[in-house]
Amino acid sequence: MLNRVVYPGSFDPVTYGHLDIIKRAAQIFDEVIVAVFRNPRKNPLFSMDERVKLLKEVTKEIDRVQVDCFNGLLVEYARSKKARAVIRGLRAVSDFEGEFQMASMNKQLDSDIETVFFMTDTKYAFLSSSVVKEVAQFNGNVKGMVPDVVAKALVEKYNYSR
Ligand code: COD
Repeated sequence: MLNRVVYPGSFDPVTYGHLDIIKRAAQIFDEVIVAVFRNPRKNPLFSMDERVKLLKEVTKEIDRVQVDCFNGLLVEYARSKKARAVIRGLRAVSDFEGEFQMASMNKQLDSDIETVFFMTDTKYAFLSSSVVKEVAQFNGNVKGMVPDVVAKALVEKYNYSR
């Protein structure tokens, strides 16, 4: 059976922390679907199309990775893709509570779908899309936090020069 997994997230925008999880998952599973959630309650900096495009660009050299988007419940999306598990990343203890709640809720909604956690690489432990946006918004240097193509997109979004 094909070991297909879904790595869901907001990816607003994708960072090196996300990319590290994607690469590591692709070494273990047969197919990784990176799935961008269309959240009606959030107002993202990057549109769905922009987030998908950036993800496609930064994952184009990694075998067995696809990029997609989804609405509604994650477990329903995962089931529709015949995925066996959902991948999530864990940084600090502060991530644990939310991730535990989400994994438990998803298990309750569909007991066949497992959640698999990857510990962050320590060099990305501080990194989040929110921190990157905050730094970029005030013209800070995001090199080392996001791939160049994402840094360029942030420069264009916030209209500053670097
Ligand atoms: N190192 C390691 N992991 C990282 C790093 C890093 N530096 N940065 C982020 N990550 C991990 C996060 O911990 C997370 O696991 C994943 O990467 C994605 O992160 P984000 O911030 O881009 O995405 P989230 O956490 O906002 O995504 C939330 C979902 C969209 C997956 C969630 O809201 C969802 O599934 N929604 C669908 C509706 C649903 O089914 N709800 C019921 C379940 S509660």
